[in-house]
Amino acid sequence: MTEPMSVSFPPAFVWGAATSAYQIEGAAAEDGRTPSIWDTFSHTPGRTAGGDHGDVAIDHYHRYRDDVAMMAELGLASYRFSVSWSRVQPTGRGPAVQRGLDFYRRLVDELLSHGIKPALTLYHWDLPQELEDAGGWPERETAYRFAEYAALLGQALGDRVEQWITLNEPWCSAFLGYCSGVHAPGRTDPEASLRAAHHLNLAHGLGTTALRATLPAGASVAVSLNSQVIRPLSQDPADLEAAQRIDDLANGVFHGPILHGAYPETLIKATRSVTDWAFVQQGDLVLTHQPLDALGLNYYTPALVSAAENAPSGPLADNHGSGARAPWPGADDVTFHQPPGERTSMGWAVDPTGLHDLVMRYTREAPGLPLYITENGAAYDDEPDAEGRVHDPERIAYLHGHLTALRRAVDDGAEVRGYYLWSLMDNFEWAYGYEKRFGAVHVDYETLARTPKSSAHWYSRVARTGTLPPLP
Ligand code: PNW
Repeated sequence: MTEPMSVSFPPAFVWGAATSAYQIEGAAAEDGRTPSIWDTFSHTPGRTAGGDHGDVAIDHYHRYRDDVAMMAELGLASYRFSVSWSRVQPTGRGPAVQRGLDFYRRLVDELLSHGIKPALTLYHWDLPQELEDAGGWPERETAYRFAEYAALLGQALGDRVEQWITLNEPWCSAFLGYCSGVHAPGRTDPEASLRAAHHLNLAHGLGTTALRATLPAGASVAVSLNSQVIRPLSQDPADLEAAQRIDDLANGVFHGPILHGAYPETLIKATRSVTDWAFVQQGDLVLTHQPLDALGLNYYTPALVSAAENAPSGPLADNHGSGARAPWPGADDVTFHQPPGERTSMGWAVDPTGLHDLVMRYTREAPGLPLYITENGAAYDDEPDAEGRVHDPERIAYLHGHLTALRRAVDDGAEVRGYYLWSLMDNFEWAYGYEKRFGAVHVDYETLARTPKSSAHWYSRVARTGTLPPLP
């Protein structure tokens, strides 16, 4: 076999790392911030592992200077973070709170002074609780509130942030939040989850328009989808149909309105028992279909599905779920299977070919649109050794495999411009609390001390050279 000695990326390729506000900031009640749906959810008994919450998280709100210095030491070219909506607009409406905006201005200036490009995500799941109390994403009004919030941020930071992302993974917001209920706000209402999906699409479109009105020429507006790689268990027509149904609910429901200005007909048909889609108003699909400067793709693992009648008994996947509280409205008769092979500590199968396939799919879906991998990474149970060093060879192997697959997609004609490792540091992993460690940098949850793992040192060489060092 001819294995290439080294894998190199184009010189302009952007190497970054990503985080999100609720997962790292802490300072939950400081400087005027009010609860988001994740504050409420994580303080509700039984919702998160160990009752963990983000009150302090990893205290990034107070340690951002040191964190940025660490990014600079690692040689990162870009940092993707998100803004806590309720820090900036505590009620989800009205004028911005200056102290809230100031934090992000200080963070951005710190990044810029180290030559690190900020990539700002407006919404990474932390809806102001007041907006949820008014109905949340199933209410159309929430989309208009998001557009107003987007404009406030654009006015405040448009002079210094070039890369904007409207929503992170609207699939999680809609279907984990309102259908399976494993994410905030924890509702289990399939009809509401489809309304939520539509209003997230509308929020993206209205937000993009509002943002553009405030941004100077040259700014880039994108959305990050956790576009899922859905594989049928067999070529049996029933399994292919099951895979199509899940693909529509995972991908088409967002990229349809956003990239093509239409919901897939197969989606409308397959969800007829759940909704008549009457909440899609005349003109909405023009509003959702705004020109984009780039598309963000988040990838972790593929899904393997079959028709229920074709499901042999065997281990089922637990990440995407099957059964009564599955996050798939109208697809109760689809079964999810554990893909073969190695798994991370999330139980997610390690499959770099999925990243290649995903990037090629969106190269066909949106020809010419620049693509960024806005998240990719893995959780492992990393602990420091006696000398305080953290060795995570599994994570290095995961990154090496996925970056090799990504390079192959570039060879195959994909316009991939950058890659953001999830995550820079260990952090609050939503319903899993602090149990799952996705960081390239270890965080000691007693002292909050940061220690770059061996993967951080490895990735630092990638970021500095644009070439993958051999596996250790
Ligand atoms: C993403 N799923 O979450 C998020 O964008 C991050 O905030 C998160 O920490 C990271 O991936 C790791 O989980 C996901 O069930 C959560 O398919 C769940 C799913 C996918 C992505």
